[in-house]
Amino acid sequence: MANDRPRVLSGIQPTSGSFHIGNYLGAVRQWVAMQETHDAFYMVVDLHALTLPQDPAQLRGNTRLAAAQLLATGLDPERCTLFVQSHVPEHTQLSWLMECLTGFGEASRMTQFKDKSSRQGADRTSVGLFTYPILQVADILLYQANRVPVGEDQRQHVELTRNLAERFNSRYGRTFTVPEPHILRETAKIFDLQDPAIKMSKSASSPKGIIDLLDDPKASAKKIKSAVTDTGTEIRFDPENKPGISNLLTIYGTLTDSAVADVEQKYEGKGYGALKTDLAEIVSEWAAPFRTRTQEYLDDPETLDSLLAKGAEKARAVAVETLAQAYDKVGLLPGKH
Ligand code: ATP
Ligand code: LTN
Repeated sequence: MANDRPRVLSGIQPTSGSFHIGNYLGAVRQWVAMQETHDAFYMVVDLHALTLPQDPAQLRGNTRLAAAQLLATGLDPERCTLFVQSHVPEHTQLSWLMECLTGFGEASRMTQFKDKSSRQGADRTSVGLFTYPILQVADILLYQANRVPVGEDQRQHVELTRNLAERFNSRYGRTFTVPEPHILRETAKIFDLQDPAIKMSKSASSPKGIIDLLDDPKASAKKIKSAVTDTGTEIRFDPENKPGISNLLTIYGTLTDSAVADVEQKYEGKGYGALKTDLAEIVSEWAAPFRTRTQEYLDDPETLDSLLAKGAEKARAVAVETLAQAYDKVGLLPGKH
């Protein structure tokens, strides 16, 4: 792996069995592309998953399942460093330094925290959920990442990362790379099939609103065919007035590598039904080999675990060095950290 390439880092939570198509189009698809052009670090953020209650056996299973799905989408351990966040203890160590640099008010402005905590009520909200974005800051800064490919909902967390990197650098001297978010306009936000005003989300969408990549193709086809569309019959990309159809056009265009204008043209004069039927077919064709590959990785947990162990070793080599610099800069006495 060429070291003169810019660094990229991103993470995904093992919070549900299957990735949904928003995770794939908004983020993971870019991860796969960027391993060709960047020195890439990707991780399954199991510590972040603990911010909400998790069944231990299920968390373990979902962590392997997330890694298997990442490999099945095309991540190649020869071309990128793929690992599990908790295997690299430096994440939580750097996170503490970052927490001490973050204002309480600043952390309180994070909209994802506000949404999630208001959904579950203050009594059931952990301090971990509150400090979650700061652990994410540490994830990114440990690797001196230049770019962070994520969906639109993560923009504010990358902005916080930039602010804290700059604050640390100006207070203690140049230590961290200030990262840029890498958010593709077209797929930054894939919407819920039943409510195209909200993002497709593991935690907030109803099952009918989500296309899970590991779903049975018949179930996905049914969901696509009953997606909420707009009044009228014209197939036109117009997110403001036709959010439902525009969302389907985005998914269609990205999965087939075609411009939305070409898809519009293809369906000129045809009804919504034709578009939905074809999209169901396209999703099913994409997902069939993905499901098979995911299962192959799951069927061989020793290979999967050893691959993740190697990834953690590579990641740790970088993380240890950055943490040592940061510890030194803030004035911690050298010793056995
Ligand atoms: P939750 O809804 O519980 O927050 P999630 O569905 O957003 O979960 P994450 O693991 O938090 O899933 O996200 C993984 C990546 O997928 C992130 O980069 C996130 O920005 C991206 N992503 C998630 N949902 C969408 C979406 N609907 N459209 C585009 N990108 C998305
Ligand atoms: N908060 C992100 C997951 C995440 C992440 C990261 C993304 C944790 N650490 C570092 C990019 C870089 C989410 O909920 N999707």
